[in-house]
Amino acid sequence: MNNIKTLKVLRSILFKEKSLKCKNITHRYQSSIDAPPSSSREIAQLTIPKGILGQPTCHTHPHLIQQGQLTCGITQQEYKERRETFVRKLLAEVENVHKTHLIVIPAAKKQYMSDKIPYVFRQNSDFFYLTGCLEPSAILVITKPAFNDDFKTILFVHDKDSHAELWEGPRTGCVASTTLFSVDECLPVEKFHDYINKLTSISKPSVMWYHNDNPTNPDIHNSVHTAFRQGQGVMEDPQRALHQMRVIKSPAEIELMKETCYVGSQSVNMAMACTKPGVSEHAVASVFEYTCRMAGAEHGAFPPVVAGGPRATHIHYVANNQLLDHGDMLLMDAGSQRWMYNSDISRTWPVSGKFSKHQRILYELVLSVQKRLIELMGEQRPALDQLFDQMCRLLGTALQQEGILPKNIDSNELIGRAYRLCPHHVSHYLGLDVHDAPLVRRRVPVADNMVITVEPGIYIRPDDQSVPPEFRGLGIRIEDDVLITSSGPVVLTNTCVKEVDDIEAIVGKQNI
Ligand SMILES: [Mn+2]
Repeated sequence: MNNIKTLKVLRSILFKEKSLKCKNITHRYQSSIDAPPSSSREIAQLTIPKGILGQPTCHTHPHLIQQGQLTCGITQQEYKERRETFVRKLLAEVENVHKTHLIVIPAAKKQYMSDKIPYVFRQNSDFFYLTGCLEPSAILVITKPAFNDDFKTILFVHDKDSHAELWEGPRTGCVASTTLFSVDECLPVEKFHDYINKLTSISKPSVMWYHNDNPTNPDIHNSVHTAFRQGQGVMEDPQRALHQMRVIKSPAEIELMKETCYVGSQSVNMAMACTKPGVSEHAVASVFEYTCRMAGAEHGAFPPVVAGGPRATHIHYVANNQLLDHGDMLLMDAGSQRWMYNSDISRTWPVSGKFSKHQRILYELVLSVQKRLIELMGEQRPALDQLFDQMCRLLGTALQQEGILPKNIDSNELIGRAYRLCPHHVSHYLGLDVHDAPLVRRRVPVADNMVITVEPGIYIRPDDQSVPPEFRGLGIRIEDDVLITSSGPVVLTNTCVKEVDDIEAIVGKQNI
């Protein structure tokens, strides 16, 4: 991108945010491959109830959600189809499908800083992916009887309660939730314990699908275990199947990923533009967060890393409480969350606006490795673990060529040395979670419509005697978000500047 265009983007970001809020992203199932199963075609005409509900709808928040969508960009139909695909996948996983199945997926529980002071609520990604429901402590239950392929979907939600709503705001309630989330039945959360106990004592489900580690909601965890002890079945983890689905993005999800990546990219550009010697890391982090929110993001995807000078050699430095020095570089690793979908971007730039000779050598080295890794995703499409091996090889060779690593070490030792200088993985899946679909191993083949990060780095400790002194204390990471397509990798964060000239043209050009 040329410099003038980049600066124009910077200037426009704060004023044109409306255009980002909700583009026309209605996706219909057009090809025969994507056609929904016949059972769902019959109820294709789903509706969104009118009135003020517990979460934004197309009626109450038309600036955020379009007609026919349950959440921004995603239709009720898509959520329903996800549940159908999910159930079919689970049934295909176990040997005997002629069994009674019970699936329990809890929503996240509200978390408190102290007493009655809540943290900003963040819905559990698995629960959100299957329901579109933003309510805390809700529960998705799916039951499938033996010798019958039909299944029943029950959503437990907080029912209408005028006293609670006086304090916490409107609730959707059981009646409207049945229509809004297009499920078979909605029941109050208070009834979950009795419901599941009764169900297990009568039907004795042979397979209970429940994610047993790190319980999302401890209250529900206890009820599930009490009920499970009554049955005579086995407990299976539904997460693997769910994450296999989540790692492949639908057309509507890809649009949401494009938008969050655009918001994140522009916000990093703005942080770059507001960087000057004497400004605090905290202020640069605030510029990022402010720009994200002004552009329609809920908040950042994670606490940002804003690390000046040698603090960049701590990979997860988030204290962000130092002032930026004239001759230092700044490493930022930050992302936006917009409608639950995350971007994850890292850039490194000179605080003064001009790279020093050795900073520039190391920066261009990491940049060339990063670009080559993205090319490799198009040419050979390695699994993420293989991409990591490639990064170590490329980094090692480049560092040796620059004389930063000694010439007299063999290739194995070289890879080992590169690994010590970049001890984190080069890539992870990205989506509803920053480290998305964690149960999908990084050694599985990369497929179309996955979104991954490509993020090589180099972290040279100030006391590292094994490299020339002029490189000590430098930390660099360059991270883009990449959509995998049949026609090659698409860099979704391509509006975030990373060429030396573009960076030097932007840094310090905006007053805070
Ligand atoms: Mn990352």
